[in-house]
Amino acid sequence: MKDCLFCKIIAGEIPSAKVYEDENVYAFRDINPMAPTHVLVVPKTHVASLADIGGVSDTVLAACLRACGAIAEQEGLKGGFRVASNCGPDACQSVQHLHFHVLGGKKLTEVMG
Ligand code: DGP
Repeated sequence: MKDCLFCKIIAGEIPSAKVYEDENVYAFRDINPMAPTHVLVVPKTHVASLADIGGVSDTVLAACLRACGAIAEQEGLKGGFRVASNCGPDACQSVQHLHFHVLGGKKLTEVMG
C-alpha cells in the first residue's frame, strides 16, 4: 500500500535488517529494540491491524505466528519469548500495518499494560 512504512520495507524501498522471509511473511529487527531480540513479523499483504483481519486468509495469519516461533528458535531464545501485537490507539499502535513484536533474550517484565 502506498505510503505505508512497512509496505515500503517489505518492498525494499526502505532498508531493514531482515531476520526471516517466506512467501507470506517478512520479519526484521525493530529500529528501537526493547530487548536483545526484538523482531517485527509482518504479513506481506497490507492490513492495518488485528481489528481488520476479516480479509486476511487463515494461511497468512498462521504464517505470521509460525514465523514468530521459527524466529525464536533461530535467535536461540531457549528461555522463552513474548509475542505482542498493538492494535489501535489505546495500545499505542504507531504503524498501521499489522505486526507482531517478538521479544526475548532477557528476563522480560511481568507488566503487560
Ligand atoms: P507499534 O508501536 O506496535 O506500532 O510498533 C511499531 C514498531 O515499529 C516500533 O517498535 C518501532 C518500529 N519502527 C518504526 N519505524 C521503523 C523503521 O523504519 N524501521 C524499523 N526497523 N522499525 C521501525
